[in-house]
Parts: sequence; structure tokens; C-alpha cells
Amino acid sequence: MLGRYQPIVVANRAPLALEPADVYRNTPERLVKGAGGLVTALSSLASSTSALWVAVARDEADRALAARGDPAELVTEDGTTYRVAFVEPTPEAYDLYYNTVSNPLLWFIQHYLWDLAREPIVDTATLYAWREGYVRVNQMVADRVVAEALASAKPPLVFVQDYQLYCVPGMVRAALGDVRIQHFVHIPWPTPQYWTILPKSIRDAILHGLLGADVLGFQTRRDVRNFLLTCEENLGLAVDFRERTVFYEGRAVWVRNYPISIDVDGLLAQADSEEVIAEQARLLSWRPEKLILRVDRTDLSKNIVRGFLAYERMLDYHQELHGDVQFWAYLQPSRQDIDDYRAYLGSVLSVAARINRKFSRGGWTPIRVEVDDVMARALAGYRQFDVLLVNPIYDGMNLVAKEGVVCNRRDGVLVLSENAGSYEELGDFALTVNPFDIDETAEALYLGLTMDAPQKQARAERIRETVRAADINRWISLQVQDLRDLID
Ligand code: GDG
Repeated sequence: MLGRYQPIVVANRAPLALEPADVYRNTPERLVKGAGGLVTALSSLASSTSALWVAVARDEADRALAARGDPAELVTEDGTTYRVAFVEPTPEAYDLYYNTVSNPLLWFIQHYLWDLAREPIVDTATLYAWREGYVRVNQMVADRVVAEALASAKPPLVFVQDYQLYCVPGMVRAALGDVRIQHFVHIPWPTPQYWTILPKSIRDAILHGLLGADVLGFQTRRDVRNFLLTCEENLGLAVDFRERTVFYEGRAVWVRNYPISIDVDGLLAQADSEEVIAEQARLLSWRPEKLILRVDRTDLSKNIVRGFLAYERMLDYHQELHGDVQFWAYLQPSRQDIDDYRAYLGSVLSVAARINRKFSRGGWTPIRVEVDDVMARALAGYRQFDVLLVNPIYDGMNLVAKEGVVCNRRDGVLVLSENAGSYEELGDFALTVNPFDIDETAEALYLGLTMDAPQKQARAERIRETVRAADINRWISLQVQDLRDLID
């Protein structure tokens, strides 16, 4: 079905990045594929159908790639070819679009992260950042999609990604009229009330923008329900909850959940690579008898500090575990140009240091924090954990939960927040927790560490089966299937 169409994938980030040559280390320039399931999934779509990828140039390295062609034909180290059309906003517009509106304003709203008694303060600067940053960059992206659609011999199929580009579907529809558009939101969709933090002009523009699509994809059923409610309550639109449809300007917009997943075979092959084997050897040189692991970006939504406080409680209650257990937090630095994020990483480090001062004895350190960005090290951790802690405050899906259990060699136990998207699929086989409750989390960590082998094996097996049955290819195929139903 896709062959009759020209797919256009639209995302903030290109699927690859340029790592410039380093004269001091004597390393050549590299074109590296972006990490994560989204790139993998959309890459298979993009390479099998010669899709075009429209992305925003974020920095000098992206601008250097943009200069290589329009669209640029780019071949990554592993031989995959991408066609990428970059839009190039001014650094000021990009900063307002990305660092003021998308992160933190929208990200904080969609993860319920604001401390509402104090923040956010909305003023004319917010409206300026929205207009001159977010809307402006969205318009540039939409214009580029429209130009490519008009230049194509085949009718376009537009796949827009995520919260940075909410206005794009409406803008593309305004220009092209009859065109098939799908938008997928990777992060949670909060309640209608929580959206009213934003000025009406902004929150309405977000809904009008999204409703330009034919199909709106979310991670979970809860997100779908919240979106339908938001359309009904905040815009007064007619909504059919059974059919999961919003009636908008004479069209029926389908709202569906497509839980994102992982490329199981690709991930397992990567976990067998030389690099991961070397990282595992390193890990085995220091690992204690019982290993608790977390792998996260240093994002406020990931709830890293409460994870440490829960572990501290567990050590308070269970002195017998002292010396035998270690909590390894493997953290990727994230958004360090935003003050709240820098401060958050500071609290993560200082809470870990306090707990280590409190309990360390002999050669034993209860928490090991590593802040780095080496995927092979995360995979080595996945292979080796006894308990994997995934306790986000709110999370769209959380792929670490899926990847970790699929790769693990010890039938390790997943401790999972009831507010992670993956809870809908994996909750029955994990030890689930309220992420705010550190006593409950402490108890779950303890249960996970002491669970008997048959029970651990049964739970891990059910998670592996669930993830295999709904892998990343299914995420894509469900979306394509719905578009096919819509077109036929
Ligand atoms: C957003 C939503 C949603 C791990 N270590 C390294 C590294 N990783 C990879 C993991 C995993 C990815 O990073 C993290 O994905 P998550 O899903 O856990 O979280 P977000 O980054 O917040 O992703 C989330 C997702 O989008 C997809 O829709 O599930 O809810 O928030 O794949 O393997 N990556 C790199 N270095 C590492 O050291 N580069």
C-alpha cells in the first residue's frame, strides 16, 4: 500500500547526526544513526519506501549536513541511506521553540511536573516564545513538507512525530486540503484541567494543529481518553468515546493507541557485540552479589531522587543486605542547558553521596552513579541486573523497561511505576509501585531481590513474550493498517 504513496516522516531530529573529525584524537568524521527505537522503526519504513525525512537543524553539525544537498542523501556507517530535508531556523527561533516552549513548558505540562504554587509564570514572554519560536519553526517545517508534497509524483503520506510539532498537521492541511496525515505523540497526554495552565490561545492552537491530522496516535489507552476529554471539555467538540473519534471541521479524526516498542532481534544482536561483552567483563569486575539497576536520562520525569530514597529505606529496614547489594544508576546527561535540569542532576548526585556517606563501610559503597552516554554499558547492565527500577513520575512508554527484561540473563525482576506507559502492557508481570511512595518502592525492591527463582522466571518470561509479540514492527504496522482502512 505504501508503494503508491510518498511517505514523509517529520520529526524534530534527523535520524542521524554528524560527529566531526577530531584532530587531537585522530578520529575521522562519522555519520552516526540516532539511538532508540523511533529511528529504527521509522528507518525501516524510510529505507523500504524511499521516504523523505523532514527535520530541524539544531546546531552547526546539522547545518553542515543540510549543506550537503536539498534534500541531502546521507549514508550512515551501517550503510543505511536517508533522504533528509532540513529546515534551518535562526538560533534565536530554535532556542525559543525548543528550550523555552517544547522543553520545559510542554514537557512539564505533559508530565505533570510543574510545582503549581510557584511555577510556571505565564506572561508576554511566553506568548512571544510561542509565536516567534514554536509557531515559526512549525510553519517552516510545514512549508517544507508542503513543498516536498507538491514536488512528488505520488500522493504524500505524512507521519509527524511528537510534541515539538503540534501545529504541523493543521498547517499542512490548510495548504494541501486533501492529504493523509498521521501524528504520533510519544509522551503522556494529561487531563483537560492540567492543560488550562496554558493560555487559551496556546492550548487551543495545539488542539487545532493536531486535529489537522486524520489519525492521532498515542502510547496508551489512558492518553487516548485524556485527549478525547480535552477536545470535548476545552474546545467543546463532538467526540465519540466508543469509536475514539473527534468530529472536526467536517472530518472524523481517529484517535488510537499504538504502544511503541523495541526491535527485539536488533537489540539482542547488539547485546552480543564485542563492545557489550567488554563492558560486561568490566561490570563483572565490580558487581556485587545483588545488583539493582536504573538506566535513564537525567530528566525530572524519571524520578531518580525518589528511587534513591526508596533504596535508602530498604537499607534502613534490611541491614542483612548491607555489603551484598549495590544500586547502579547509569544516567545519560539530558538538557543541561536548562536550569532545572542542571539543578536536578545536582540533587541526584548529592542525595546519592549522602546515602553513600550514611551506609558505606569496608569496601562497600551502596550506590554507584555513572553519568555517561555509552549504549553498550547500558546493555551490559541490562544483561546483569537482579532488579530493574523504572519508577517515572509519568512516562509516555519507557523503553528501558522493555529492553532491560528482554536482554537480561538472570530472570531479573522489573519494579515498574504505575504511571509509565509500559504499565498497561507489563504491569501484570512486574512489581508495580506508586512512584511517589518510597516505602512501597522500598518494599518492591526488597521483594524483587528476594523473590524465588521459579516466580522470577515466570514473570520475566511473560514480559519477554509480551514484548516479542508487540515489537517495533507491530507499532508501525498497526499505524499503516489504520491509514489503509482510512484510505480504502
Ligand atoms: C521518550 C519518552 C518513550 C540507554 N542508555 C543509553 C541510551 N539508552 C536508550 C535506551 C532507550 C532510550 O535511551 C530511552 O528511552 P525511554 O523510552 O526510556 O525514554 P525517553 O528518552 O524519555 O523517550 C518515552 C520514548 O520517547 C519512545 O516513544 O518511551 O516515554 O519519554 O531506548 O536504550 N541511549 C544512548 N546512550 C546511552 O547510554 N544514546
